[in-house]
Amino acid sequence: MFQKILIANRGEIALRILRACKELGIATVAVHSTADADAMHVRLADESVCIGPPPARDSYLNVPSLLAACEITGADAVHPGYGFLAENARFAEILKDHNIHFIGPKAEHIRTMGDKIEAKKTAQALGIPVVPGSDGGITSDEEAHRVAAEIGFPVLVKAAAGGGGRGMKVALTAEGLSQALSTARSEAKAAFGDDAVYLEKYLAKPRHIEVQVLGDGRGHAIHLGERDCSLQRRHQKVWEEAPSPVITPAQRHEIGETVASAMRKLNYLGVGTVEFLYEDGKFYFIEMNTRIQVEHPVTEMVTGIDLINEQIRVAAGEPLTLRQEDVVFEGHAIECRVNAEHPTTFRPSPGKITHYHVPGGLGIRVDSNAYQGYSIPPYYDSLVGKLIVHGKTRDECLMRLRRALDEFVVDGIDTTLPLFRTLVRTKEMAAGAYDIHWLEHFLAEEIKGV
Ligand code: MV4
Repeated sequence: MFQKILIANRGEIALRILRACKELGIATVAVHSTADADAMHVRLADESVCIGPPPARDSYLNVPSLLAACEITGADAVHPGYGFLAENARFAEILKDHNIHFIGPKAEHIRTMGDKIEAKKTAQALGIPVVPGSDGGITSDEEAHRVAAEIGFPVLVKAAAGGGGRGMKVALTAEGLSQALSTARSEAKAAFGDDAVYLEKYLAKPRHIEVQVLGDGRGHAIHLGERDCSLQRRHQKVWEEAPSPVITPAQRHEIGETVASAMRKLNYLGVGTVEFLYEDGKFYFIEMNTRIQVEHPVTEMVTGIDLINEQIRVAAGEPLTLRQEDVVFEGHAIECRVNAEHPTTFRPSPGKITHYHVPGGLGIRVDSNAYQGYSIPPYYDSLVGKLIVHGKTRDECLMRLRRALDEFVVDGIDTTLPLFRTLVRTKEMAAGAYDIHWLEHFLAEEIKGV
């Protein structure tokens, strides 16, 4: 097992990783920018190293600084968390060249899944259902028209280097296809330096459902069920839940087995998330994320499995001792991402938290690095913390969530807590009847209503 882990991240995930390390008896090194000197995870870590000024490119993305911090402290492994360097295959390779373990998948798998065309080809070859579309990149206008005629309009042009919603263009009819193609290409070139694009059937009202996987890199892999992350705003997840309100146990078993079997064939190492669009009872692969995700706690709450503990142990070369039959799903969990943003305009609201009181009681979990008197710096994402609620049933979970949201106090800054207090009382959220576009429509109506 590792002796000392350097946590190459900040915020709530740095604290979450630190907690897992403590429980495993592993020493911890926090790294931080000058803006994060007062962060909770810095206080709680065994050692800390300042790695640079506030801008992420000079600190959390600064590979020479991170290597120096490993060298100074003698850390033998790095946990990248999410964002920053978590899905940077080159970083994983550089660490390996320095005899430091990267707590994440093999560089090869990070690279494959980072290219959305390669990812889709790989998924399909491994037996995962994909969205109908081009078999790889589109090389000409003529090819695009041929594929579109085959699958039918509307179609979506996506950037190979994209993901997370960046670089997509819809073509409703054949007339608009050439334009969508050239716009998508030039936007992709400008944003990612890569103009490779591919074509997919556009699904109008899907849900976003993702499957959590865990593999030991030696052919053993399991799934931990799905999360429904359909509630998004501008490609940012807002509310995530497990299980999905629209999936039956038989469907969970089938898609879970399909994904786990694919991961076994791949000798996948670590945690991963296979993202699907779900429409009319069918799953369609879109992307795979090769990192721990923000919303991992909802899976932990319904399975009782500590995903970061498992991730660290398999990264250290331990075999995965969990078998698929050990994974038992219990009850329902919902996560609300509490952001330092105005609840209707979403304007970022960094600053000092003057009063802070978190809800408690059975089935309540708050993953946050915040504390009373803490100042949210303006340089990074605006996540204040995550409220995760568990109940025996979805209805109990919703009731508990309403209660927990009413107890939660974060004063001094704007937060999205009032938005959640409204959402949890809508008939659509109560019924679980929402797709990937519902929240944006709801918010547009709210503004009209004021
Ligand atoms: C799609 C789609 C409809 N049809 N692909 C957006 C982010 C990226 N991960 C994939 N995305 C989409 N891909 C096809 N073939 C609609 C979206 C999409 C979306 C997906 C998940 C969650 C929220 C979304 C919001 C807008 C569009």
